[in-house]
Amino acid sequence: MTTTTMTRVTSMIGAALLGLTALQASAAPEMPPIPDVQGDVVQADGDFKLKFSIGTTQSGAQYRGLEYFEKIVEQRSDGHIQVELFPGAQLGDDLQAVSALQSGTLEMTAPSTSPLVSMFPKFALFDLPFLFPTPDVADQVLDGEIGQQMLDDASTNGLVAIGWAENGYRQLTNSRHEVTAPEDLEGLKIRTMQNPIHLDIWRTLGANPTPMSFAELFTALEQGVVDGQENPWITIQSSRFNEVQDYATETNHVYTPFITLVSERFWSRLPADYQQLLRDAAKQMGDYERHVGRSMNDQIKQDLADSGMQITELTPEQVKAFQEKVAPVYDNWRDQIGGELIDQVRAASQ
Ligand code: EAX
Repeated sequence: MTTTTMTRVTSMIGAALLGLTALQASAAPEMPPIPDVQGDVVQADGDFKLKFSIGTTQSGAQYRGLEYFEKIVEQRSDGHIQVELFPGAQLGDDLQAVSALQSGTLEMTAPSTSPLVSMFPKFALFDLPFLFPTPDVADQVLDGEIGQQMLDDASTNGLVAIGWAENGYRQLTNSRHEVTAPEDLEGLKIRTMQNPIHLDIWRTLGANPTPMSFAELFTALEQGVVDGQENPWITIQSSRFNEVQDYATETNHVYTPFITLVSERFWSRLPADYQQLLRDAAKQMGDYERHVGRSMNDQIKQDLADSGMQITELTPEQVKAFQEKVAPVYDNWRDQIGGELIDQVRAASQ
């Protein structure tokens, strides 16, 4: 080959590669880079292996947060703690993963709080509709006294709760028609998380809700067992729900945190300095993951629209119609959750 031909071939390959990169970028929005690890190496005795399982897929912000967690823990333990990541419910759905922590066959998981309300009734605070008006209020609650108290309360029954991250504000999708008002929900079969307040929300709004685990959801949507579901934009996209759902409405009806849990059996074997390292890493993971999810929402909506999904943004009046219709849910749950707790969140929102 002559030099000229070589150059031409190389530049053709270069162009092809560039084309490919552009394509990939439009299919999956770019995430903020994983930060450098801060802090010294922590000296402690022993070598440990830690399996960390989540329900969301490898292309979501949660997994990205886990990659940062892995990097912090491995670097700062100088390789004495090895972290292995399992996305996409490979080791079981959210509730199965929590049981595996309790029996000591899995070391870490980070589910949404909602499926855990039967174990930790106070988590129901996060299932109340339209309670957290902005991400800042959610941060204040999670990173303040209420959040700390909940982590302490959840550190029982074989679990140690070491931090918060977020799934985010939930949005409605369905395969039938555009939804702009509660009346549009009539007869729609909506999958909810395994949580009584979510069931109540969708019943009160006039839909036909069915609880099931997240791990079963894609297939249920694909086969038409349910018409719709609700999850944050990042989770809708990373789960490819747009492939089986043509309509999305930006309802922001519930804010869902992820709680970072460790198996107590594993925790009790760790030297105190490594326990602290895990707490620090969980905090840094949570902050970074929230940043990733929040920074991507606009881009994700655009990408979903480009992929053919109809994205409906509601006017303030339309949002109000949903809020008014769902208001009775507060009466049903206020006493069980604790009116004081609800009022504290409302006060933080002022
Ligand atoms: O933890 O079940 C759900 O819809 C949650 O958003 C999912 O489990 C992510």
